[in-house]
Amino acid sequence: MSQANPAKEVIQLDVAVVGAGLGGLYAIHRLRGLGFKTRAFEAGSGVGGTWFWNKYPGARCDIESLEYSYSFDDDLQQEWSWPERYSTQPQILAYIQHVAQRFDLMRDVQLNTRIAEATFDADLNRWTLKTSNGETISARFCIMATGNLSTPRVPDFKGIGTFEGRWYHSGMWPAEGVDFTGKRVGVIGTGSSGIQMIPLIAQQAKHLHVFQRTANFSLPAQNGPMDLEREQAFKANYRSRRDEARQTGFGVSGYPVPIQSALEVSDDERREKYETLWDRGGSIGFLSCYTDFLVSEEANETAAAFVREKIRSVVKNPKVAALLTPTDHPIGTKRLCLDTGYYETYNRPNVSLVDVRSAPIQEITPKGVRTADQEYELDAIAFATGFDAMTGALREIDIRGADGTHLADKWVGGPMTYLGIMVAGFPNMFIVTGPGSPGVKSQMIHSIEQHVDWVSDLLKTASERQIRRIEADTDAESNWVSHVNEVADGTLYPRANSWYVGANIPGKPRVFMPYVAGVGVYRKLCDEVAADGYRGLKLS
Ligand code: N01
Repeated sequence: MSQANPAKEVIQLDVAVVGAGLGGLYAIHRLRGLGFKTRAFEAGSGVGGTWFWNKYPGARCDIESLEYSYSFDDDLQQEWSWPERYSTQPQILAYIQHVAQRFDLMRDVQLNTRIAEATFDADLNRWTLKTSNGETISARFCIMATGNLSTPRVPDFKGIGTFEGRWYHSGMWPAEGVDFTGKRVGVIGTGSSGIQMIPLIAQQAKHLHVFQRTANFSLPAQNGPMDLEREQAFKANYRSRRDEARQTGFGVSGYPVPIQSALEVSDDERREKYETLWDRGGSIGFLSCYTDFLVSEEANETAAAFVREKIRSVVKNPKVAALLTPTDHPIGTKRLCLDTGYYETYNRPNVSLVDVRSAPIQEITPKGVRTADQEYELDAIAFATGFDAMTGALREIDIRGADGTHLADKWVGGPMTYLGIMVAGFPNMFIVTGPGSPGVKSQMIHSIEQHVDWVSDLLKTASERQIRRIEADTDAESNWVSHVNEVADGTLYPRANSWYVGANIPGKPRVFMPYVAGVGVYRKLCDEVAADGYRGLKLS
């Protein structure tokens, strides 16, 4: 492992990688293989990014592990065995640690090191990075593998400092875990994190109050131990499964791009399909079942109505069922959650649902949470209130481009990128799965590999051609931003108050950030850009 070097000697690198999650680790592997002197700087005390920090009860991936894993090494994917269909956080972290060891990545990872500043020197065409430990790094290229959901957000509730119990956030969960046995617990937030932790906390707590602002659609994961026959069949065709995934909408095999409208088929046929998908488990099946699922309100409503009916069939108290039933956004326009026993949890006598839409949280008091209606006495609060998504981690670093412009200032009206990878005015800096790319709307590891491969090829070309400066063209960037918006506007996505539009962060500009034309379309575009001499980039 690389050691911190507070001796004030400037660390000289070809490539500085910020973050040692799944993206940063793969970047080290690829770039080192091309002969670049590379080092990743990681704020955490271990590698893994999201899977290092999100240690809350029930944390688990919502994409099947046979898909949600690296594809770059066939021996790795053949030899690794996932114990369950959807892996838990500890299982995924163990896998990431294994990869780091197996490919000897740790010698180029510096842990416990947060990058505070990054400044481009236009004369030298190099980045100077400063760490919170007082070190200086000079690098030709800088890769931001900072993650999309890595800046946890606790709402600015009045009185939070007065709370006499303990509070936690899903994205900063104590490594040693939390024992809620016998405690009165409040969970605030019902996104993916809340929906995963609620059933488990309910099993421990004396009483659990769930504070819900927006009812969310959740589908059953239908998780279970790995089906060994399925695993074998998958591994026998791993390469073709990966190739297939690369052409789909979401980067997951087994779910081809749909060709039929939901409105073209009979009610019975559609219902049968939804039942099959419900029993099969997972969200990708629903998201890619019909061409117009995420485009036509009428088509979308057929699935929304189906899921609402399921919720009502599980939750015994009709008032609670009504509150849990989403009515204010089309299904799939907020991240479609996956759960194990979420709705059933509300049938437990020790669980209450508190509607903080009609009676908002006013403050945290020494004793608990006060809403507009009443005070709830609590021993512990778990915030599952999300992240400053997609732009938060980059805005936290003081990044200054070629003319001294701060990235945060450039992005004040929303993120601007070319392909979600580069930012005009910020030469030699690359973002892994940045805003304007399909990253968060895809199987993330697929998109991480695609971006790192694309950038690695570009840096190889640059080295061969003695190019010192790579920069996105301003027009190419603004055309890309318009295209990303145009594609999003042709869908139902912008209708929801989701983190995709920054709605969970008060004051954040409302811009739909991911590129949602689909993974296959985007890959083809990136390949064409490269084949066309990196159209849209200025290489000098
Ligand atoms: O965060 P979220 P998350 N008062 O932003 C509520 C990935 N992930 O951590 O909807 C009251 O989705 C907020 O309410 P509202 C995945 O991509 C993946 O759950 O804004 N409530 C919402 O209910 C996911 O989408 C996995 O009205 C407040 C919740 O907090 C992303 O991470 C697991 C509030 C935040 O939901 C983020 O998920 C976990 C307030 N002031 C996460 N402020 C898997 O792979 C916010 N809320 C399975």
